[in-house]
Amino acid sequence: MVKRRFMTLARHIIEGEKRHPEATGELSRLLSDLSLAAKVISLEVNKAGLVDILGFTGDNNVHGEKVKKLDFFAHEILIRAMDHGGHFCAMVSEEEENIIHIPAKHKIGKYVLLFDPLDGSSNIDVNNSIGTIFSIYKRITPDGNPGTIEDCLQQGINQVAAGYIIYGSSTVLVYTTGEGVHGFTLDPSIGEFLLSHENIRIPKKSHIYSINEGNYLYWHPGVKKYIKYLQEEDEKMQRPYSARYVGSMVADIHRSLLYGGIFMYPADHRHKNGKLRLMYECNPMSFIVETAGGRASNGKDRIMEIKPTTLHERSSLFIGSEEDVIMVEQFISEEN
Ligand code: P6P
Repeated sequence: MVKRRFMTLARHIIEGEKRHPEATGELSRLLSDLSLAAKVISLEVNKAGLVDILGFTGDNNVHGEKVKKLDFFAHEILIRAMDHGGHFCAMVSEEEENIIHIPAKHKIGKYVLLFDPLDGSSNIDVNNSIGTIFSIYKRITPDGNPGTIEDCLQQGINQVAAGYIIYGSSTVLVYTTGEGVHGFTLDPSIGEFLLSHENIRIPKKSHIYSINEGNYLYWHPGVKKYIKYLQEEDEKMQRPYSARYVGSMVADIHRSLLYGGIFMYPADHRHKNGKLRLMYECNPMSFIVETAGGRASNGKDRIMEIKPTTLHERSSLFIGSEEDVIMVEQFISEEN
């Protein structure tokens, strides 16, 4: 039996940085801090279902602390884990309207972190997978000062790292720095993320589509035609496709990454600019999927080339296997 290498996340990042003499080791320390936050969130997410069973009061836990909604809990854990390592000049969270500045007592770093602390948290009560999504840029304003809106509002092509943690049957951290996409599964018995998915490549074409068909009436006519096309019979093109929709972006895209597939959340009559957030959902997931050989667009333009104007702006999203995304773009352009 081939013995799987005991490759921890920290060792994998350090070995990756060794290939870049100019690397300072900062990214490995930053991602290690992030993995610590992920372990704490994973612990809380996995016992969330027990809160009622264990009889904790609705508002106070056994330590007399106010029990917070899980997504705000994850938000606070990430800030506390990431605000003192000297890595960042600013942070942006889905849970916070404005830029989160680094406390004066801590060193100001050269990176910016944008994150969705717990995407899909409404799924926690039904034990569906949920996730944390993060996106990292190098600042563009002079070092030493607090980060600014320009540091935070960069195109996705400027990302230096991105990733997600999916809290499901196991907790898996997937990240990229642009050189391959790698997945690490948390071994709770030793509290380490161990390499489990090395150099993930997404199949060029798939037979799985993922979209909330309840929005059918509100879709662009090209999207309607594309979905009907996928449902026709054509053995050569593996049609009809299978439909899979968790309703948790991280879960639906993680499956698409591993099995192939196209995940779509189009803008429609009700979501004029789409539902998903550009800076800390669409951009990081696009960096990951493109690095794995896939494609990500808003139906017309490459997600990572969109010039952002506000921190929490939304975008239409078509992401996954390259040939499938190209095809839906063709259906949309033919109906414009
Ligand atoms: P709908 C979860 O609330 C989320 O933000 C994404 O994770 C998910 O893909 C989407 O919304 C689901 O939205 O409208 O299909 O319930």
